[in-house]
Amino acid sequence: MSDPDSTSASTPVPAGGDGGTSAQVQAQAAQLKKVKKQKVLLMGKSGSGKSSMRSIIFSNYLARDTRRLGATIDIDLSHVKFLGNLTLNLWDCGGQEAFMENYLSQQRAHVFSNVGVLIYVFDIESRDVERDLATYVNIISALVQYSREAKVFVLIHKMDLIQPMMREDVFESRAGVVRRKTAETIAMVRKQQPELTSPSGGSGGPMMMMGPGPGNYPHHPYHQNQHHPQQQSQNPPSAAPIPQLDTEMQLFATSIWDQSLYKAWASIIHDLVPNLSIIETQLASLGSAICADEILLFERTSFLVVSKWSSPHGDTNPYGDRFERMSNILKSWKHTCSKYTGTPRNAEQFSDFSYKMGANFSMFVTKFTTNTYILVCMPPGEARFNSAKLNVAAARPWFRFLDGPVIAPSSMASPSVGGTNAEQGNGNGGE
Ligand SMILES: Nc1nc2c(ncn2[C@@H]2O[C@H](COP(=O)(O)OP(=O)(O)OP(=O)(O)O)[C@@H](O)[C@H]2O)c(=O)[nH]1
Ligand SMILES: [Mg+2]
Repeated sequence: MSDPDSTSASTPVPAGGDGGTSAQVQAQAAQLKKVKKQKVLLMGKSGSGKSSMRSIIFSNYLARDTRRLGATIDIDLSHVKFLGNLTLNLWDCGGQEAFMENYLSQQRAHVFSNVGVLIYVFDIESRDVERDLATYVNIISALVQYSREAKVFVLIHKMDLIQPMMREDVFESRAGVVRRKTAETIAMVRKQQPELTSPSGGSGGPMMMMGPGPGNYPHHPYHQNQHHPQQQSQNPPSAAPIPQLDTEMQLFATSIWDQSLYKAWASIIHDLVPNLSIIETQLASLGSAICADEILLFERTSFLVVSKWSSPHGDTNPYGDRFERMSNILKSWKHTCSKYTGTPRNAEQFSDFSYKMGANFSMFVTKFTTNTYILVCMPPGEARFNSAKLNVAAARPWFRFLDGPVIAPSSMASPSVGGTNAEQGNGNGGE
């Protein structure tokens, strides 16, 4: 570990300031300006826990509050602003059978077009696994028909209801079944590809007839397209190559009662966050400059980890789940603060929090930009700690793009980093 005092002299490289060509800088600035909108479908059978997880992650609900949630009627659409330049259009699709039938028939093109991400939730306690899988297969075939580029995440949920010793086995076995069903669905779609990609716009695509129940919906999409030719022509099936979904999809074991939910959702948003490589490069520069062991960047409301960086020493930390644990701990702590101070749960409650663990480590969590908090973990040492705090404050302007899409290239110019000229703002660097 280098001398802590040296941090005040080091100048991490901000985006665009690494001597790249002006074309590169311009391209980067243009990229920073883009606002990304993503349609996220949240599907699964009724009672599987979709609205619960959405409310906990994005609306500051406690796990126990979700018991009061009623069944979602049709589709609950919400726009979640995630950082300055990402909007998640969350489609929380009520999972009662009548609604599911409707999504797969009358609303098929409307629901499954332009999807960025499908999150499919299975209730591990469900008694009718075959029926759940049949519905899942129908959803996947509709997705592949209209949005082949969509990413798929499958959450095997309510794992708290399984005995801890059996969780891994139960999850692996269910995940295996889901992958197999997905592979079968994709194989079936491939067989039918000629119809799907025909110039006439296809015949509405395949409708898997696997297992009992929802597989046999009365509104076959073939018929739907005959009845609604206009809708079909407005929303042509995707012509992109059929993805290898069974291997590309990610599966997670989740529960609203522990940090597993944060792990899954952090992975889901990770790929959606714009400018991720810029964020990662700059976090790495900052981490090396202040001699940190680890840096985590959290989104302000959800406390999901947007990006992280570890030094070689930080990488040796044996606790692989520490990131989602920190999300869970900080959010619970925020809720506790709200309870004992009488502040609303959605209000900002803390701007800075430091913890010095004797000769082991020091850490601080501080409001970083308007939309983010930063956690810095470092070796002990008062000078190193104080210097790091000042340098993190000084680095805020580099991360302004996290707060809004519009940024003048000049504002990316290298700010001088050092204890003496640290920005004395209120943490809202992007305002
Ligand atoms: N044990 C346990 N219960 C959960 C979990 N997640 C959600 N629940 C409970 O499951 C019930 C139904 O949850 P909802 O989120 O309303 O289910 P939904 O998928 O939105 O249902 P629909 O809106 O009808 O499609 C609630 O009482 C939740 O408290 C979990 O991880 N474990
Ligand atoms: Mg619901």
